[in-house]
Amino acid sequence: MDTARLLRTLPSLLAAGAIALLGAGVVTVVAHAGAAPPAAPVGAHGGGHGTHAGHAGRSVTDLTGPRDGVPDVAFTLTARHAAVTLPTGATVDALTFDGTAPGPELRVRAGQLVEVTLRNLDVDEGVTLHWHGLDVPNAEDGVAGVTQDAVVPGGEHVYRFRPEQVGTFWYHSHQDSARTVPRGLFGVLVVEPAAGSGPDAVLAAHTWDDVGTVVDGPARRDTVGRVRLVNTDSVTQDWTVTGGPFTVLAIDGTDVDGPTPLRGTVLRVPAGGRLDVGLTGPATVGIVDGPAVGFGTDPEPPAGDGPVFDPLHYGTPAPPETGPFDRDLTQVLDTERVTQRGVPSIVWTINGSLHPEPATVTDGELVRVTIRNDGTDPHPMHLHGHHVRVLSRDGVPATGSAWWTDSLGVEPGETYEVAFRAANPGIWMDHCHNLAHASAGMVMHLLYEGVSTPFEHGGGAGNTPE
Ligand SMILES: [Cu+2]
Repeated sequence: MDTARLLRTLPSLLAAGAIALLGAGVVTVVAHAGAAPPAAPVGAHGGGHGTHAGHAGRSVTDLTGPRDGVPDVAFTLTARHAAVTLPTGATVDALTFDGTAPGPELRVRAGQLVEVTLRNLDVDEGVTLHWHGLDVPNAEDGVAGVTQDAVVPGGEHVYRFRPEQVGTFWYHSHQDSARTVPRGLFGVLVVEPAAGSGPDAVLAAHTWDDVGTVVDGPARRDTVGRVRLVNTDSVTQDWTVTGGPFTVLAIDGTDVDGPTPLRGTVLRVPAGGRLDVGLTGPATVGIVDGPAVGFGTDPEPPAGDGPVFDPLHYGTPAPPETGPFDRDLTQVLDTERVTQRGVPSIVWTINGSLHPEPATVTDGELVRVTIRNDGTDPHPMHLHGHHVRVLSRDGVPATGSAWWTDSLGVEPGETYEVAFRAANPGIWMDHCHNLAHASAGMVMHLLYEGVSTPFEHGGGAGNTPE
């Protein structure tokens, strides 16, 4: 563990007001408070103007979606303050897209040219749009200071992409996200098959300060085939389905092949993750100890005492990914207790560091990553721009339908092996989606050799992606 680097980084975080004392020796992360973190060697984070690691240099600004052509579907989202009345009846002072939280549900079809215009009316923190789980071209990824400047009040930014993945996704700001996403800067994105799909219901769960966890969705509905569960929080959500048997149709926007019936199973959705559930009859879908929605029946209290769903062995077995792998990467996640200037603090590290060095890959490589959690907290790891396939957990090979994920909950003590094809050039965030952890520095980048960025942390737009 590189304690020296950790301690070098910490003072500037403390100086920036990034970490505040909460209670007896427990810290929480509140903000970067406008100060730029220390310099890192890549422009993706730290105030540099990027590296040109290869001779065939490319800028993220060239890695766009289709710039020409009339969009098949166009949306405008305006970020603004608004009072939002939640399903519980409580009213919150929220940051919103178009005055609602969640923001408007965006529904598109695979292959369409999608254009989204983001405007910022009055959100002083700045705003971007990140398409969580959708592997868009790098310039459309919406990460302030990496792929664009944050959109300041009065500003505008246009995103254009042609989604090929079908499934359940969501969007959220990736500027000061630890503060602004919990306050409402998020919404659901559904990509339907080109030919359309059957009826579905979206249940997006979000925890609001002083209110608790609420589910945005229908209060009660006739039986539907597909229920899309979306975790917009920074912590795990446990869902249950009470009533008839059900199936898990998709994980993080990728269909499960040959899903088999489940009954009483707890569906554990990591922060940022999505599960599509197939109902076979009247059922209640709800959060354990939280709100529930009845489908073809009145809602019942969720049970939550069954076994936890395990995608490792679910569905029709797919041929394993055996390589050969062109590159092996390792991420050791940890919880560090440090005392700096007499202030006891907890920080969460990757390979012993806050904001560790980027991992470099070459376009086309098949990459294997070992992710080990040596710490005491779960870490929902989210690599932008790619889906990873789980190979094994704690040495036990995945034997079910290919488990593709973009939000992988790594529990304390667990080790995952995952693999992905490096086929989407750019500079991609790879971070914990517990946004407080990310804000404190649990963030690294995947850097394609030869790609640079003109954007920087801080700067005139106050770029602060975490
Ligand atoms: Cu974490």
